[in-house]
Amino acid sequence: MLAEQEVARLKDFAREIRIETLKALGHLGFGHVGGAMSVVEVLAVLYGGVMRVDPKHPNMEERDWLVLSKGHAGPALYATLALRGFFPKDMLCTLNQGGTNLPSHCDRNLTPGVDMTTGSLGQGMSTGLGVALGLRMSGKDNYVYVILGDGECQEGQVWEGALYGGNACLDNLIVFVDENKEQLDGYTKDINSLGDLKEKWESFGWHAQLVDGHDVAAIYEAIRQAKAAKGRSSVIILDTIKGKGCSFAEEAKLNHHMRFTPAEVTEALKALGYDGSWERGERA
Ligand SMILES: Cc1ncc(C[n+]2csc(CCOP(=O)(O)OP(=O)(O)O)c2C)c(N)n1
Repeated sequence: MLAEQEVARLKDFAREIRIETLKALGHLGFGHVGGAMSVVEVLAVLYGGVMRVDPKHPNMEERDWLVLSKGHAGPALYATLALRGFFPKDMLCTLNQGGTNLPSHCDRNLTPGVDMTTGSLGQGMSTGLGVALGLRMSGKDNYVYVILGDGECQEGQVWEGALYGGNACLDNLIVFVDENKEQLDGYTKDINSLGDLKEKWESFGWHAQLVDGHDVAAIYEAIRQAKAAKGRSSVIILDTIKGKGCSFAEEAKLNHHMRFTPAEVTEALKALGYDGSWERGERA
């Protein structure tokens, strides 16, 4: 179990990730706010101590890998990496602008600390599996973490990977599904229902858990249990809220990709306990 102090530290890291994500998106005035906010806690836990990474040597061979398969949540990963010191924080306000190293979707050739290029949904399942398999064949002990969206689980490629992962028993692979119950244009249950995701992954032979995806202690404990399940590929379904912690996004009916005003951003930042400068165009 995580000590109370550690839980508080991770919660605060998550709050900082939300703030920096929102400021970066605020400079742009639009973006994938909903799906970025729902993965904040898992990113805080992974980069807050679970993953073996070195911000000064982002490509070191011994590192653990993150494949953010729902690559449109890139802004949340960039905020996390900047806060961990992979690159200067003021780079965040170049998000998705001409010549930036922080494109809307993740690009491993552009951003220090980004391990895999993603954005075409489903593909991160295959690339993550491939990396985990390659590392195991090389006798390495690195872990590979993959984050999928629930809408993304409508891709056939995810289930081809699930079938292979169940058979290959890759205990250096932990897949998260961000079950925020929404996709681009509505609820997954109304568009192409996924049913019980935990049961589905279990039927493919995976060690599967379902946790509150906004509870850092629960996520940490689930990762610990996944690692203890030797000889099994693991999946952790994160029960989340799309737009979590960002007032204007949580209130909106559809928040997948939205426009927002400076006033809305300022108000959302205040609710997160930030009242410093961020104004559109200003460097943070
Ligand atoms: C192969 C592919 N098809 C369509 C898209 C367009 N697209 C981007 S995000 C998205 C919705 C994804 O939903 P989900 O995985 O639930 O993401 P979240 O709600 O967590 O943001 C779609 C259809 C894409 N990026 N890749």
